[in-house]
Amino acid sequence: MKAKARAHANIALIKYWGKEDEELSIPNNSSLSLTLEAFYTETEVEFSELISEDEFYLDNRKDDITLLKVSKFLDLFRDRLNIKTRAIVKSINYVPTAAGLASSASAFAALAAAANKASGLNLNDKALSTFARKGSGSATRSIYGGIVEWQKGDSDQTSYAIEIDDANWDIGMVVVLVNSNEKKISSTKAMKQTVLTSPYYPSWVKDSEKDLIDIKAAIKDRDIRKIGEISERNALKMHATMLAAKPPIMYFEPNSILVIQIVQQLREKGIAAYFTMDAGPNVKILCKLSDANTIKEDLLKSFDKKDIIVTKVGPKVQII
Ligand code: 2P0
Repeated sequence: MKAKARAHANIALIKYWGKEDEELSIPNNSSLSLTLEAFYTETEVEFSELISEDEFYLDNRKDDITLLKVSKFLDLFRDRLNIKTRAIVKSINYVPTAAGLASSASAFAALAAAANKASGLNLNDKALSTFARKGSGSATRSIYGGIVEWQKGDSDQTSYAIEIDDANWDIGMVVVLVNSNEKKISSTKAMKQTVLTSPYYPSWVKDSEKDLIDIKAAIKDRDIRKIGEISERNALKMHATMLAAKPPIMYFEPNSILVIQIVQQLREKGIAAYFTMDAGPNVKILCKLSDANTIKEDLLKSFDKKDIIVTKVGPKVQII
């Protein structure tokens, strides 16, 4: 009744932005991501007849606020097995201190895998990815390593992720930590606001489906420039829809723009470097892994060493 799992964070190259079904976390568009080796969560779940309430510890501290979400998530397993057993959940986030990248993706993927094993439900990866989805949308993709596609589907069972490439070639990311403060507005809320008020939202959905087709062709060819161009523009389109929401949502900070300018200069020098940004000011640079240290050297002129993290592609969720 006890198991521990490790799941890695992922960064979307084609973004998920907006839900078609809030309750089931079914998105309006399919998305595609790279699983990262450097950032992960380890979570242990122990079901026990000896306790009457769930308990949750994050980074060795009791966390009664997050507990509510964790309990609701464990109910998915309890309901399926028709049991009432409570659990002790201990989770450690392996992200650089105050990285501002503490990811619900790796968190819910690790929780899903540990609960799956500990409860004895033993779902396969595809079903596990539908469970993770109900914790947090992006967690759907963190069940797998390499390059992962979350196929939007149109029901609980058909909205899941699959690995489309093991990415065991020259590809990686440089993550630049611009600001480690709490998000100004959560992605869940920001998505809703965008869907409801942005006049550009329908174009976002339409365009991202086309971007997905194009990037999959570029991935087949291992064409890093094409992959980068498509993903960079897809991120900008997502942020453009947010900027047009009412009230507007803006995650850019001055140093985010500075990283973007450095990336553009690197490209002028012939290096294949492309930026992407999510619901926060940190910037992730897609590149050849073999170019990552050159890119880091350049960033060191403007940023602190501890704020620049080079990472290769990460593996699928594992029981440890
Ligand atoms: C993504 N993001 O594809 C997009 C791009 C942020 C920007 O998924 O509401 O924490 O729990 O489903 O997954 C972050 O949102 O949101 C996210 P919920 P989630 O990675």
